[in-house]
Amino acid sequence: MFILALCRLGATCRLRHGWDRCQACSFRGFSTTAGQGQQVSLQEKQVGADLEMPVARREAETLFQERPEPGNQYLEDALLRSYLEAHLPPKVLEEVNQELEGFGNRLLTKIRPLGWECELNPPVFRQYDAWGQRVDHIVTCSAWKRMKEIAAEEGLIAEAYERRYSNWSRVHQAVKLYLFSTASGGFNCPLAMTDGAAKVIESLGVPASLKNAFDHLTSRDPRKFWTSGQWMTERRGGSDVANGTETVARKQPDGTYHLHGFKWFTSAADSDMALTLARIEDAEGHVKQGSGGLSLFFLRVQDEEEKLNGIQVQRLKDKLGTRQMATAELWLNGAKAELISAEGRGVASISNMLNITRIHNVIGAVASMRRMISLSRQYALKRVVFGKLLKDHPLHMQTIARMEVQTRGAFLLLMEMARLLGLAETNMASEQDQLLLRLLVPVAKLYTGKQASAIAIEAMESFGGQGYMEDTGLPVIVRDTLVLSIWEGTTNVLSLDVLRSLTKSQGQVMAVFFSTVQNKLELASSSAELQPAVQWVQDAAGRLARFCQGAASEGAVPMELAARDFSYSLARIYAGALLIEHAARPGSSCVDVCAAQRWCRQELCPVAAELGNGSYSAEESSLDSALVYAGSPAGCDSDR
Ligand code: UCC
Repeated sequence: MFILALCRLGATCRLRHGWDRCQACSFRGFSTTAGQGQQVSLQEKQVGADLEMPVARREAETLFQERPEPGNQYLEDALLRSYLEAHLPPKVLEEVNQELEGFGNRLLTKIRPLGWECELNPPVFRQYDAWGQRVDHIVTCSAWKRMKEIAAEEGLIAEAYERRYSNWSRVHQAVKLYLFSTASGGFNCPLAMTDGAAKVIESLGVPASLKNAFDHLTSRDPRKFWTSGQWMTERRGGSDVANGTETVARKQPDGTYHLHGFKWFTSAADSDMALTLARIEDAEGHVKQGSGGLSLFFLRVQDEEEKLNGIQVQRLKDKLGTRQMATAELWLNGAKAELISAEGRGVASISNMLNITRIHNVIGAVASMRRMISLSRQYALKRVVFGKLLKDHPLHMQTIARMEVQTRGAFLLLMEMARLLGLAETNMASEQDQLLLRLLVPVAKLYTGKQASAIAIEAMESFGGQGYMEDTGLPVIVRDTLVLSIWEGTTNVLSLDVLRSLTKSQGQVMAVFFSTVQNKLELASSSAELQPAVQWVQDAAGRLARFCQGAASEGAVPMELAARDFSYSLARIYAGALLIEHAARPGSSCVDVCAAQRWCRQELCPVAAELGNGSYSAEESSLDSALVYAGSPAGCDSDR
């Protein structure tokens, strides 16, 4: 009886005391939540009365730790605000500043509580109705539906396509998405793909047949707004799309296609439409294999009668995180679709989408780091250990400061991509800008994904055991962050994409990279305190240039082996230059200077260091396998 009572009390407390959840309770004012509160106090009284606990014991049973409560995210983000002040034209800054402050308040009071509801009410799959009819209904909660409306109202996609701030529209949109991300209850995922789909359609010149879809995707009207899926992954895997795609497209007399296949990992499966790849069958029923056999298709998920469009849902995925968002396995049994790329140009066409969703991935990564640090630094103001507040323990502050330096580098990489994308979309980008953007997207995606996982875990640890408690909300952020280095291309796949961008530009992109870094460093030429940092970046860039010259004569294998370290070097050097540029601007703070110095003190060119260690030789590569398979039957040959 006693255990049962405590269990019940514990379960209800979980609902009641979650930090984010608590905010949700106070702002939602739902009667059920109030009811739960009353139930708790009744149970507390009951347990106390039953056992006649001594006062000291009763006090120890109550929660006594103040929770961390960050305020308006925009107002509390010093780097974000200083970036906007440094870059936006004054008139744009004035408007954006006002809007973002209001958005910060809406996030705090309305949106974050809804995000928490999405976490508490994940989607449910109903395959059959009560009368045995197959319905394949993915049921989402009201908060999820509300997120969709809010996304439209706030113009989270529209902003980028209306271009009311010309080339700064993408920066504005990226900032809003960055603020929205961790409050969104996973709705940042459908938004990423929606943005990607709009980008594909726009890059096709918004053909008449897709005008309606484009208008829906970029609408600010909640009743009209659509989200899109990006169905790329099939059961053979999500990386090797060229060889893994089995879905076929059969042409119909009316010029449309029917798709047949099995999409193994479709995120935001409740979306209104999707872009997907398939192989077009010829008259004999043959298809072309490989990348050149893939074409890009547009389809609606439901028809006009809200019936699934030749689609069956097999099941929802049981994921580690992003559980607020429905990811499904889908059978396409004749789904009606429209061919929207040239035949065999599917991968090249969908890469417009991939590059946008990868930028969103960076947004998610930086947002997650920022949120964890905000919570951690707030907690340090409230938590007393060993006789003083955590903030007064230098080792604790050092730990958070290190996270802050990493987050700053990542944030500036994000803003740089958004800036370049904005230029490209308003025909203001030079050829060099475009090459740089192509390079930076995979670099930033792979690097910030890894940073975010490490920082989420480090920040969780800064709460001690409390950080490991589900009802604090911290494990949710950790779980949702861990996917960022996996979906949209893993770290290694993205490292190979970096090499692809080098090959495609015949090495030109590296010349642009080095000259851009140098230009940024020159802005700091009059700052004595930044000189050591400038020197470190210059040294690292020099070592990277020598590595590139050497690699050109080595052939493909060593370069593939070096791809990850190479990408990390690009990320660290470029972010170092951005931090220096930011610290060199008039009116910069000592914190900006310190962040630049500290970032540049790390190994900025790991690829040169590893080359020096001989890590990319054939001998080392075979030792890699020996190490991996030592003790395994597969390792016999290499063990000898
Ligand atoms: O769908 C997924 C989950 C959705 C959830 C997303 C939510 C995000 C939320 C974030 C918010 C927090 S996951 C799907 C994951 N799968 C991938 O990302 C694919 C990973 N694999 C790759 O990226 C590969 O590198 C492939 C598929 C692109 C390689 O395919 P191919 O066919 O072997 O590639 P090719 O032959 O090298 O390239 C074909 C063409 C070339 O153009 P041409 O023919 O003109 O030379 C390439 O230059 O495509 C071009 N291309 C690109 N262009 C390939 N990649 C790119 C690129 N990134 N940018 C520009």
